[in-house]
Amino acid sequence: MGSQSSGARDPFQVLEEALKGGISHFQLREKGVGALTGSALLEFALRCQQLCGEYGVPFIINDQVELACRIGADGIHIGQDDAAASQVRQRIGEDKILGVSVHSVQEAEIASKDGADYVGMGPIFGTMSKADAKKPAGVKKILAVKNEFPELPIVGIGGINSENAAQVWRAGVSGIAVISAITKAESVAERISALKASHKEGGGE
Ligand code: TZP
Ligand code: MG
Repeated sequence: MGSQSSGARDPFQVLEEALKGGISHFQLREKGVGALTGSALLEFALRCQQLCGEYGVPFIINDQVELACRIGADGIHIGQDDAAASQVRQRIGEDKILGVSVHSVQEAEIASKDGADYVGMGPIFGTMSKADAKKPAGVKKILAVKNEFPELPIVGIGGINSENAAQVWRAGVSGIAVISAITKAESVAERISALKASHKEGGGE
């Protein structure tokens, strides 16, 4: 999520509820209308990082490699329009998490060779959270990438909620990434429990 993802609700409160609820990773994704920049973004990022640290949850930054390096984030997530994954891997070193958004077997192969720890794939379902989102692709491409690179962790994203998450798990993902399912939940804790329950429903442990 970013500073705008939770609407009228305080983003730090939503983040803390999510951390308490048991999210495994947090990604700061600051984009779109009203996105913070400069020192305001730095301050926002530092507070998110501090909160994640208190709960021992890895703090990942979307796109902004320099910011991630400056504040010592645990990882960075880049898309196909950002710097090449190989360059980013070189810049951040081996110890940081590198995630890359991919939309095909070929992009997944390149990301993996370039040193990605995981690939993000989506949007699986329709989403209101990404202005330039591609057409929803379902889980077909995830199945193809999983088949080709069984060891490469895939994180599914885009319109995932507690009702449809099981089918994403069934496609073989290692994780699911959500924005609105959590930021717009009446009870963040209950929503996270439901999302976690979907893992079992989808055949997980
Ligand atoms: N990439 C593909 S869909 C998406 C991103 C960042 C947004 C996901 O948000 P939501 O609210 O979980 O659909
Ligand atoms: Mg990007």
